[in-house]
Amino acid sequence: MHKLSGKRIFSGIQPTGIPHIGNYLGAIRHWVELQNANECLFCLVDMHAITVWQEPHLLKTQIIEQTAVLMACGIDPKKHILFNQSAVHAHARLAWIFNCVSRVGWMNRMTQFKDKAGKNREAYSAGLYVYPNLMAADILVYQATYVPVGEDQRQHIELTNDIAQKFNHDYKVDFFREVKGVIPEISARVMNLRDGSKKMSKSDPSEQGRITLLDTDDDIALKIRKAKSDAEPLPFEKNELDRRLEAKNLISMYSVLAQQPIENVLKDFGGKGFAALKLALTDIVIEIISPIRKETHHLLNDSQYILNILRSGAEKASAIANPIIEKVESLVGYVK
Ligand code: AQP
Repeated sequence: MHKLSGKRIFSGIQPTGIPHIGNYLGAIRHWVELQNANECLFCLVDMHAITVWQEPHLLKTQIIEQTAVLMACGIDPKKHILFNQSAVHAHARLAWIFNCVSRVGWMNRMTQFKDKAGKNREAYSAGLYVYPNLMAADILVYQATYVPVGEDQRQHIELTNDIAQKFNHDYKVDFFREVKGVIPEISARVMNLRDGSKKMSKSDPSEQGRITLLDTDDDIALKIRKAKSDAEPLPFEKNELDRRLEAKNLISMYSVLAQQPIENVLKDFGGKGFAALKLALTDIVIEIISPIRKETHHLLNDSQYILNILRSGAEKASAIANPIIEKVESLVGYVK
């Protein structure tokens, strides 16, 4: 994934809470590397965030806090573009057009909506239902060609291409190009520390299942010590992890952070109880998070500076998106 160069890359994160170690390992650390050789847009997707209820004052805080966290992780707003989605109106304008290009049948096939809404789908917002159309707009409004995503977003990238093709077909143009999802080679899907069958999430009501990038060293040690385990010693064989989800999660996290294949980690920890692994994991997580937390707090001392970063990012993003949305609206037949 880091071998990409010379591309325009769009990446988004929902400001629904403090980013956690899952967001970091699954997304943010790859974004930092992509900056070296590409033109990157990093977007706090606040319009996606409100598809489920967000307390307004918390949303504002979360946008500022998340911007600081991203910068502390190494996102460089001077060389790249860091902004919040709602500040660039072209996203909403293109999303509406895509709501009209996309089909209800396509939306009905989206597994993420089914997973989030479950049996209670009638009670969810219409925004959550058409979320994938907005995501298509986020990408295509910059004519970005690459999007770093997790495995669970593959379907949304396919939908983005379906929308692009249908738009081109309906309006008899060759305007939108194919978008490619870039899925990290070493995929790091981090699971909830208290339930290895659920992914670690910013918005999970319980804090105990996630390690945030602002947790103190003590928080981290406690959360890992209390992470769910089981009574058996850790296995020697990788395939045994499939029936032991919590062990699998801790071993996988350690393997990614220590940059060692799972087989090697099992050589060191196989046959032992969870305690040694948990201690080693705690050290390595603290080593990553502690400098990020300190730098974030330092940046948050001046929230006006953060707001200026977002404002200037939105101006730079608008400069790319506005000519594209103007052209699309003209193709659609709007009168200006
Ligand atoms: N647990 C995870 N493990 C690995 N990667 C993860 N990502 C999210 N959770 C994990 C990746 O982080 C990026 C940004 O995610 P997002 O904020 O856009 O939405 P999300 O996937 O819904 O993340 P959360 O933390 O679970 O947020 P909420 O609670 O609001 O739904 C994405 O690239 C995602 O793959």
